[in-house]
Amino acid sequence: MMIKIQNYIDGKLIPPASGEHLENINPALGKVYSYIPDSDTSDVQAAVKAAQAAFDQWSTSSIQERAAVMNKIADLIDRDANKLAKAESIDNGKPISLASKVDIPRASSNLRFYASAIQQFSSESHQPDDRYLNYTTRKAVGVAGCISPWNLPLYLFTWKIAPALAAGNTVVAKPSEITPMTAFLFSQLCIEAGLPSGVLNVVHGLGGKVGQAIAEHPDIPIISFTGGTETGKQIARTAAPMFKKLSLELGGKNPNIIFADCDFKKALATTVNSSFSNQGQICLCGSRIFVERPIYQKFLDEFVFKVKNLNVGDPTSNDTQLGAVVSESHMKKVLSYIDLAREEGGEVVAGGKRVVLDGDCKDGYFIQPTVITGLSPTCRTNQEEIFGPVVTIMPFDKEEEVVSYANSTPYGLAATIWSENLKRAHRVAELVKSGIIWVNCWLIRDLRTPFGGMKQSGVGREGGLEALRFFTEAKNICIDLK
Ligand code: TXE
Repeated sequence: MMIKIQNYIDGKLIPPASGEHLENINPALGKVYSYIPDSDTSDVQAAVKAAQAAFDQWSTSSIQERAAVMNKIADLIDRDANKLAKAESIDNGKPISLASKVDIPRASSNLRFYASAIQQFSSESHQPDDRYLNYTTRKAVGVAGCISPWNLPLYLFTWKIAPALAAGNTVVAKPSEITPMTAFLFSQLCIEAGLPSGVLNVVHGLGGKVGQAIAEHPDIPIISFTGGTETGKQIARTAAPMFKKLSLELGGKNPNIIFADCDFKKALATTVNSSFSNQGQICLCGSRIFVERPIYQKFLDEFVFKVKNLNVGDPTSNDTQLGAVVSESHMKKVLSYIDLAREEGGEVVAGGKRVVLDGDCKDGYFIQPTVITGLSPTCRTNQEEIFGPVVTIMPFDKEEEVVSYANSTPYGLAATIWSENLKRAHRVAELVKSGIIWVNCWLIRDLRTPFGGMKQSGVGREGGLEALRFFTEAKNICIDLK
């Protein structure tokens, strides 16, 4: 019996107004395994109405009340962690070990973090002299539109809705139509936790239809989006003339800079991870590796050896290190970039092909972890986001040379720098134009830190109090005390 996912509107799980559904495919099997609502503007309108009706009550509720129900939902995520991890692995193709270790625990941390952060959130008061008193209030904006992608489905879905709800907004959310399952299961947990009707509404469906309807809806004054840069442009084109508040977390083409004086063993092991974790489908992955020439050949040989031994397999098996990429069209996109790399003069020194597994996964969308050398830093393969298990690697001789390579793309999201000379690490970190930089580590995440990119990697910052300021409207009131 195929699951038919339902929308979550006004506290109820309901089918789309059209009664139409879209196929949802398990990327490891290459087969339809459930259906999602093919919602349209009428479903978005119903969701906005419910969110508006719930707004007064929710936005004037105490922060303790909001925190309590958010923590209750987090408790239920923890209770159902195994079920959610399995669902995420099936829906996205990622290894069950990754979903269990990263995706689902982070979803509950997101809710707990903002349940706590809202209780620490404060605003300012300014007194220029003993006559005038200024004070600033930061109140909920209204109905927030939250649109999330397929690479870390529940992790990024909750990363958006948690601060929105904590700040007192009500939400109309749209998860990716490619990975809708855990947002649906999350809706069930919200009902069980007693989240008041209309506070969160989840409308499933196509980006161009449902996402666009959210972006253009006149009663949604604020949009938080994570996804591709092209889609981010489309949302900005729609929402900017309506003076909507926008947070855009977009693509990346992150440099991984490895100096000869690095901790070689640690840099090598972490680089395997930062290259191929989640099949390279994390906007923070280091897809361009630059190695200082004295250790280039040694690093390349040992890196390729490790990559060739990564286990690409059935995502539901515990010893799988790389699962399936998220869809057939994404697999074709990634493979087309490997072809492009060859045309641009690159040499594929590891991987480069689709993996055809035997057994149930024979039709799944699997790609070998791929390493490409011999390309110029300015070729398309090194300029465009591939978002799959593909990295390029090249030597460099001078610090200024590698900094110019690092900064040579339209993106500026994340970067990693490996050097035991911390003066150099600080200096290079200052020069690299990325919003997030790790030195001698990768993907260490403190949720209080500002998260986001420069250039075409996005607009605004998520995380910590940045997100609470985004999801609130500041008002300054000045009183004459005499
Ligand atoms: O993202 P999309 P996709 C990059 C990565 C990937 C590319 C496209 O390079 O290959 O983006 O991925 C909704 N109005 N990243 O196609 O299309 C859509 O339904 C409003 C990096 O998945 O951007 C989904 O819910 N919404 C990124 C969400 O936008 C629209 C993570 C993301 O879909 C819309 C994922 C529209 N017109 C992909 N069109 C990161 N930074 O982590 C689509 N959507």
